[in-house]
Amino acid sequence: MKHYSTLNLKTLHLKTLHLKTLHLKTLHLKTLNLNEVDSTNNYALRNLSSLSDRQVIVAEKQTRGHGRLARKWVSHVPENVYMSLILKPFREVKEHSPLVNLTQYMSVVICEFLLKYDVHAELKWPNDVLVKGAKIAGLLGESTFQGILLKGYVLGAGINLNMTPDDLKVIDQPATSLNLLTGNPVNRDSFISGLLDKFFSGYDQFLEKGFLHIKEQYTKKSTFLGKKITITSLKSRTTGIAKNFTDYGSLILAADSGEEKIIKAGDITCL
Ligand code: BT5
Repeated sequence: MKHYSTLNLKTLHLKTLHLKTLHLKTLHLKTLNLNEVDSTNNYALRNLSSLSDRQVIVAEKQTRGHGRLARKWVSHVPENVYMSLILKPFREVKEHSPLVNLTQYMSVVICEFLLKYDVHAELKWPNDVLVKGAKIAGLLGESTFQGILLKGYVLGAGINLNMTPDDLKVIDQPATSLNLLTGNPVNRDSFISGLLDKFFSGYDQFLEKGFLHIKEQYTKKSTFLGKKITITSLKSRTTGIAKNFTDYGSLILAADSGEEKIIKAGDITCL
């Protein structure tokens, strides 16, 4: 049975966008395919009310693709993944909600999916996907609330599938791309279909169990554990040995000061 056949249909092209359905192994997802957009996350946040749960926004290019803290995501090269997934799993957000770990869940899914291409990826907390120290994917989760109720969560993923070494030169940290690792061009639509299929095959269980559902795989893939690191956040900079993760996905650091610190957000540099 061919699962991805409809992805090759080019018959629905309008001037700026077309709608198509990704035929996945286990489910059907509504996808909005944009030729060019400022950012798929921005688009999703602007249109959150009219977008449905599990809808997918994919763009050929982004003019203002971004990461955390308004950092730039290089997204002018087509045939890479610039995608946002709209998720509306519940309205009420309780303490220790799995929402805060969704990007970590996706980072594990990406690592496991890359094995299909014989690529062994590792994780850099909280959710960078690296291959041999070079970044191949980044994730950005953004949510909107109506009072205390969740309006929707947007899970943005940027994954380099078909970059040239020259394309990567403009990125201010070591970066890589799947085609350069496998030696072959990568079919983006099949990649997205397979990835989302894997994502949704464990999504309900993840929502039930939260970070604990992925803690073992996440820990195995976190190659910086046991090493000396610096964590930089908006307000502070702490150095120490990366020990482990809490059951809610925070990082446990044995700080140089002798204290054990639990860090919820920040950027890691290995020393
Ligand atoms: C991230 O931020 O890694 C999250 C990136 C999310 C991008 C997706 S694309 C679809 C959706 N729409 C958006 O506008 N965003 C999401 P952060 O951890 O802050 O890392 C940003 C850093 O990654 C940059 O400062 C660069 O060092 C590096 N970088 C930028 N572009 C890259 C690329 N194409 N490949 C690898 N690294 C890149």
